[in-house]
Amino acid sequence: INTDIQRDTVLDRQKEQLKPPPMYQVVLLNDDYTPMEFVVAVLQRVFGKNEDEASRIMLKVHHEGRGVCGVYTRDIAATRVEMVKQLARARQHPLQCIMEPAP
Ligand code: NFA
Repeated sequence: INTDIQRDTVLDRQKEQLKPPPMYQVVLLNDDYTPMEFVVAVLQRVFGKNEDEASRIMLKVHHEGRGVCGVYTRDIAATRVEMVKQLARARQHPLQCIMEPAP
């Protein structure tokens, strides 16, 4: 049996797939201890930034408290957040990274 509710669900899903996915920004947070060079290296390795762009983002985080590293779909954003946290943990730096819905 094909109920009206099932039919509506299928139509809602088809409509959902026509629009772009929700996007998330990955944000780096400042702290007093993580070395600047480590942050620059993370921005290059995890987010594919060149040295100049990585330095620009690092300094923005250092001066303003936070900075956007990139905007991605949910799974890619979540994976990059975990990569940053794992690299920081491995070197025992307090560097924190979060994701939030892109405005
Ligand atoms: N504030 C840190 C320092 O002075 C550098 C830093 C930049 C840390 C960006 C975290 C993020 N060593």
